[in-house]
Amino acid sequence: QADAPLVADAAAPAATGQVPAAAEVAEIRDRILEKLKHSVSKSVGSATPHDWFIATALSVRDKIVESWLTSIDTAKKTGRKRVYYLSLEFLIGRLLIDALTNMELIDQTRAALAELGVDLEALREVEPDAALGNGGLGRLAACFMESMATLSIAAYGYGIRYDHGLFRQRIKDGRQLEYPEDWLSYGNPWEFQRPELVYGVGFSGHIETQTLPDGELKQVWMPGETVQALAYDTPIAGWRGAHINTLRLWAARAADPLRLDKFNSGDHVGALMDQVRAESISKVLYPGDTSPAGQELRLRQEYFFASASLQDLVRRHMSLFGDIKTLADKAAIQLNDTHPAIAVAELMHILVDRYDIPWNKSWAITKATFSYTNHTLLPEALETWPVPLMERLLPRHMQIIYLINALHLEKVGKGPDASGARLAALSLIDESHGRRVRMGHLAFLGSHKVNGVSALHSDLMKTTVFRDLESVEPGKITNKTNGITFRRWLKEANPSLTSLLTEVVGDTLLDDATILEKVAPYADDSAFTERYAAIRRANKVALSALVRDRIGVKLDPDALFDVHIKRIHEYKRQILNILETVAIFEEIRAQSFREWIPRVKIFAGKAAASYTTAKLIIQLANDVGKVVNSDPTVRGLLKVVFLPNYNVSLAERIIPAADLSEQISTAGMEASGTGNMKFALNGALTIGTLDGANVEILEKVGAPNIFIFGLTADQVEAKRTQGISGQEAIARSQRLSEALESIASGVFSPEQPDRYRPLVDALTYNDFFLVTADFDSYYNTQRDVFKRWRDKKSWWRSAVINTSNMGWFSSDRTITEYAQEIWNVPTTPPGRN
Ligand code: B1N
Repeated sequence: QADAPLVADAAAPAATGQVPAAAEVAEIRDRILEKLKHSVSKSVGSATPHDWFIATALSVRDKIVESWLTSIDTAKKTGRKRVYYLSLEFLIGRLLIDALTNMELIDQTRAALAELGVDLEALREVEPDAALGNGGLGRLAACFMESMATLSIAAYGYGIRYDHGLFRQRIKDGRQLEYPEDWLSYGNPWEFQRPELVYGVGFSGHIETQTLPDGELKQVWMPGETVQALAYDTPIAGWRGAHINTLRLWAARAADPLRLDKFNSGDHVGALMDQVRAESISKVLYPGDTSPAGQELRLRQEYFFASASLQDLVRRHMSLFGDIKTLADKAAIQLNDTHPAIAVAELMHILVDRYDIPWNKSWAITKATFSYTNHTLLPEALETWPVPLMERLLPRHMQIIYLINALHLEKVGKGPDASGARLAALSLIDESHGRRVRMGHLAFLGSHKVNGVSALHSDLMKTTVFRDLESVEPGKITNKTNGITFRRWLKEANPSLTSLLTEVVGDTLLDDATILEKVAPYADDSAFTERYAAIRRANKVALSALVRDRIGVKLDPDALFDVHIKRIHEYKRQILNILETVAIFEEIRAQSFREWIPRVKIFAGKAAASYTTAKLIIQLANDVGKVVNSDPTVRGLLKVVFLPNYNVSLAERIIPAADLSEQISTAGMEASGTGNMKFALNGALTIGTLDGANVEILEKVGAPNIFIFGLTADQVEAKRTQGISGQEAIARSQRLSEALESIASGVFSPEQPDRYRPLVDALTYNDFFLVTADFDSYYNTQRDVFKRWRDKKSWWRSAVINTSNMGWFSSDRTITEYAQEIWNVPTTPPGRN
């Protein structure tokens, strides 16, 4: 198909230019009609878009299920080692286009629906996002599930089936409002409930000491409360459908949902109390992102899903292999941050208490089975649990943790440098402000490998939070730089660009992302870059329509789309971006005669409901937009938009339309970032600090093709020791002081002039995130961006170079490294067979 038209279909969101065979289309059409009739119970005449969505989903689900059963069977027969990915978050997004793409049914299905007068793109919009995650950590788990299936690893994802995912964000008068999210209200066509799979998860109670016939003592935990975990399975199809894995999510139910005695005595509400208490465990996702959730309910969630998952995988292991002592040979359990870290104590409990395996042997099995990924070094995000809470909720686990700690400290306490301070730092118990269990330490000790998520982050782990533990077990910390699945973030989000790329590198691009390198020579081919630019423009036209629909602001698709989308957090420094926006706004007004680059600042992201400063930053972005967008002297040269309710689906629309990607966290604070990779893959140039995976993106694309600015992580550390007042930097920069002054004086909040006083005061006297220190560098680098944008040839050359060097950031590469260096399981690359 070398001479197929390329730009002609650039605006059609999902056209791949392939003409599907008529017979296959007819078969799919008939299957959809069959589902519509017998499973949805609707006629063609009365079917709503949602009915069509369900019918289409069920028809592709049938195909997936066929391969799914084969995948499960094969893994059983061959006795393969399984990988278990334990994560409190899976930020999946929509599944219809993903399932159709990976089953290679997209064009046929689009054509089949067209024959029925139904538009697949409309159905796509009907599906709610599965938003069982907050941000990067949860989305990474979703990308990893897809890549593990693509690489035919026999893997299970284990998590919680929250009734309500991440809250829906609305913006009212510029402020964030949180509304409950209700993804299951219309049913979920992708999941299978497994009523036969129910596990009891105990809480509280007491411990009895029994004496065994041989005189040994045995601890028996008698839980005071038992909650049931019900399994719901979702199939995850790998690329080309070669292998299908299971995402198993647990829902909580009371063991005894209705107390009939209470009901009959007239206490109708009290009769349901146990049920409400039990079910609250899987009711709602915690909306905190890199912030502590020090709630009893959070610990109950963590233990609930860790225990159910371990019971399930131990049952599977015993039924397949019959010997618990071979667990580590047949199971690799990855802990996605410390949220499931209690599983370390739970496995010890299972081995020692249930299987009567001696302590040392149990500990060896546990360590060989677990590995742990750290995703943040922010001190406030490191999980610790008060010992009294643990004692009350999980008395036997607390005992086990104390014993692990005693043996660990006994071992390390023998060295010559075993000072009190060192032992305090190594201990599983933090005694500095009341006794608390350090879950990071527990995960570290209970694992054979521990990894960070970018080169810089893994290095910092060794010198900061895990410095002492690393010295006890040198070499345990390794790096596994994050990645993203190209099926979703290239092919599904940007089908036109994918067609252009496969035209030059071949259609095995999604089997082996490294062949993207072959695109590099085309950076100097103007025929190619023009088509590349035309695709971007079509994506920008489409995004402009979305912006107009959602918030009523009209955008110029030829303006520079400068995009900052991610959770709102001070360390991510949205405020630095807003300050530059305000500075330019003032300059345009003062010097409107100059030749300004038309630019659109696009923001989106949610703030944790309890994070006051982050919510104020959202309001500021909205307030600035309101003033800037309606100022006549600006004449549309600058627009500022805040798109509400950022989620995976919105990211899929924004990223392919971005020219500039904002990755401007304070160096040393963003563990990796993964949005940065999605943007660069789709050809946006990055403006960023030397933080997280930005460092590796710079290495791959080369300095001329990325805009790096600001303090390095080392400089940040040095600077902070000298003090974090912003006064000096502000005094040095007239632009900065004027921008701050206009915000502080109420230019953007005339109805409440002191609204932003707290933000400005913090930057002035207490600038922990070093916004003021980096402002001039950021401002000047933005002017380099302007300069480059003027030279479109050079801009597109850099964009193509970015795309062509992103192959390494495929999550297939990341997962291959985990498989080889941590899990010790084989991988089979996808391919045409
Ligand atoms: O994990 C991502 C990284 O790319 C990001 O840089 C990192 O910030 C993110 C507590 C977290 N770290 N920690 C969290 C999420 C929820 C929660 O309750 C912490 N998220 C990250 C993937 O590696």
